[in-house]
Amino acid sequence: MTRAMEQWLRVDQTAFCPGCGHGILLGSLLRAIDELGLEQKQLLFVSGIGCAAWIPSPNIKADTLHTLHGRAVAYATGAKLANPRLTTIVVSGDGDLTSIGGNHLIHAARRNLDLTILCANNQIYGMTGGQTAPTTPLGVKTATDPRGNPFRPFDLCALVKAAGAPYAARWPVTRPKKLVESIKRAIQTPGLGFVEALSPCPTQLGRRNRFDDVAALYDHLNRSCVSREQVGQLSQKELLNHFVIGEFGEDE
Ligand SMILES: Cc1ncc(C[n+]2csc(CCOP(=O)(O)OP(=O)(O)O)c2C)c(N)n1
Ligand SMILES: [Mg+2]
Repeated sequence: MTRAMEQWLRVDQTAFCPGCGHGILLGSLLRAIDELGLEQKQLLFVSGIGCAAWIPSPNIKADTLHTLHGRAVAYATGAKLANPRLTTIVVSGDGDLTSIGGNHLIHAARRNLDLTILCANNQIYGMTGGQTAPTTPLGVKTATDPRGNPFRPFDLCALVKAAGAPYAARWPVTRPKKLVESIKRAIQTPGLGFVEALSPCPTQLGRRNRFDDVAALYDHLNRSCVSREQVGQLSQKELLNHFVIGEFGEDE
């Protein structure tokens, strides 16, 4: 049987755990580049280290740079400067992009580099055993915070917008059509386009936080998402445990 997007896939196996949301982001990314009519030779995918870094590499049949932890944006900057005609897409985990790589991210936004940056945000360091990330929600249990994370997470879209990015969007992987649209818009944005995909991690986050099965974790993610129009109905405290989803464009 031929799978959709087969022509873009290099491998026929996945490195992701059962129930991981990263595969849905991979599918959405492939649909976006396919619908835009982009060709293999025009594309460069850059990733760092982590489960999310495997989304493009080795999966996507195009040039992929699998780089050092936290440095995907730095490599992408160099590649884009060397060949400005390349559509350069960074795919990075929340830990990779916003912890060790946080400075590269905000300065890419400040410089408004013509890059597309996708963050697979599973709210934890998945690959290395479930440590707290800068995106781990308040109170969520991790390997390093077994009693719950005491710190507020970054609002990544607000962060890159404040630093100067003209386009940011956030969607859960349960809204793949929205993800495809936003990835297309980010690629088409002259300057930095940022898309945050909320991606469940049953193995590291779900099992530590009493989500008995994958479906319960996905239900929880859906219930945690609020549209920008609904924000006014929530208190500041309630907002801390919710994700505001939508597009944050030039008009902000
Ligand atoms: C310099 C350096 N420090 C730490 C590590 C270990 N390390 C590899 S991936 C990773 C975190 C990955 O988390 P994230 O980016 O959120 O990706 P995920 O696995 O959750 O998709 C860490 C800490 C490393 N490889 N290199
Ligand atoms: Mg992560």
